[in-house]
Amino acid sequence: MTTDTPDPGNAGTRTHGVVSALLWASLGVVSTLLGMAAAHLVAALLVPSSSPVLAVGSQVIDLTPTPMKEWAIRQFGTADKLILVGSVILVVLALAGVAGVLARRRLAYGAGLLVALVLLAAVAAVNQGGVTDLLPSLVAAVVGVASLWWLHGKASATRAGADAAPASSTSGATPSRRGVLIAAGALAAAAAVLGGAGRFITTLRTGNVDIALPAPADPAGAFPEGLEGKFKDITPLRVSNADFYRVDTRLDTPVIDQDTWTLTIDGDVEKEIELTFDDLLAMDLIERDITMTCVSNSVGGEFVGSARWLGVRLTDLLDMAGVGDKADQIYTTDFDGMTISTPLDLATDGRDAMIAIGMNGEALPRAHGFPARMIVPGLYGFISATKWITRITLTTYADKSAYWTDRDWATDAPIKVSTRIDTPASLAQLSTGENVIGGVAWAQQLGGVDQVQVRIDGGAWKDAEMGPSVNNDYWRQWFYRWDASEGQHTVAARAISGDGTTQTPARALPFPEGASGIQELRVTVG
Ligand SMILES: Nc1nc2c(c(=O)[nH]1)N[C@H]1C(S)=C(S)[C@@H](COP(=O)(O)O)O[C@H]1N2
Ligand SMILES: [Mo]
Repeated sequence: MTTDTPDPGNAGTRTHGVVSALLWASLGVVSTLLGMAAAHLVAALLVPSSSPVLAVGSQVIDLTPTPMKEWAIRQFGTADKLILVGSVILVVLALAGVAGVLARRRLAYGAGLLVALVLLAAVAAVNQGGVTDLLPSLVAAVVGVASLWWLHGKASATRAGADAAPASSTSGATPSRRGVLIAAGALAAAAAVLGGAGRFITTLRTGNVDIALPAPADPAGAFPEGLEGKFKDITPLRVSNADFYRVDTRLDTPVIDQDTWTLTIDGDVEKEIELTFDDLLAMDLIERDITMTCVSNSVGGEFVGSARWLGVRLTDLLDMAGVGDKADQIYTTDFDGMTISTPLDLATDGRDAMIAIGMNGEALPRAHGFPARMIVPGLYGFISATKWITRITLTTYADKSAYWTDRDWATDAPIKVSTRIDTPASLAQLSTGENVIGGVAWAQQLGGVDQVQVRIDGGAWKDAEMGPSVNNDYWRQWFYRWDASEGQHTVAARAISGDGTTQTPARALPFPEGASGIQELRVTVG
């Protein structure tokens, strides 16, 4: 039994207390929502990543230990970022509720908590970007506190009215409480409108850039017809830009102006050079069909894709600058300071490494690195595929370490031979008789995929039928006609590369140099 409650026996008063605490909490939440929405809109117009929620989210990504990040990617796949942003918003709104309840005591307490929250976001924004990224946080603070002040005024008037009235007539305060709710509702609606506008503007700004790309001096040649026409569940031989997997540390899609963008080559070079986008367009371009793979892809996972890339041969650029004799690392930096390291010897061993400006006949989509990115066949993306690249520094591993190196990932990580079963799906319900098992397999820089084999119920490995071979850096589709009998079955697949490497059954998690093992799934027939 509490003794400090003025009227402990009166359940009605207690309920009333809870209701009004909830009401006050909602005032904090609404004020915060409006502040966040206004800030999001301002950020959308300036620098999208400076939106307070995204800035805090990015800071969380940077600070999260690698094992936890890997766990999140394994659990949530491509939804990991949505879940991160959702969690940040939930935590913020919970604290906003507390701020609302505090404001009931004294406006300054609630406002103080809101300002503290915004300060965190401001620190994250400056840390992630720069001082110029402070503006959205400032807007969030002003709008959030002003809203809380306004709602506080209305609600306090209600409370004063209720307190003045005799206890029996609390219902008499309802009309003005409704007034508070209407005010809060209006602010919530305003938040939805501002947030929606921010979203709309972001969508407009992050749309693809329509640039006429020059014809390649060294074209990729004819592209064969894939198996997807025959078996619709097998991944298309070429993945469209819209369907291509996306993996990076960002929560926004960078908006970079190709007219002011430059690419600098410096470090251990004879002469430092700086190129514009037009300079790249004027150079000899190569066009290549290349399969990209993410080191975080688990066996059978979705972080792998194949496209036709257009770009300047990396060695052409390095030759312009003249690489010195000390460098062993290509240390690339994106527009925002993110760094990726690539072994110099591998990138310059004759493979088709390039600074790409085109993907599947269009300029790079903004999500995939516009205006330019690196592509190196045979190396996982995290040590080769720098998007939004602005600097190529020739240096040594002893002198400089990149983002993932600092997080204990391998620095030398060739892509492992692997295959993915696209169909049937895991736990699928199939009919007896012929079922097509099919998928894609890759063995970049290992002679391409020679053969895929399928194993049913742990029996003997049987050769699948192979789709067309595009080149050794490109994946290959395959299918196997299976005469399925009633019951539970397991289906497994493995790839064998052109140089004779058989996909290993030894299981490894993605960290620190890529997953391995055999994908095996369970299906029910009948
Ligand atoms: N600037 C930048 N480039 C980046 C990354 C990043 O986080 N930032 N992620 C890398 C990783 S891990 C991969 S697998 C590829 C993915 O490229 P995609 O999103 O175009 O598929 O981009 C690479 N390039
Ligand atoms: Mo990756």
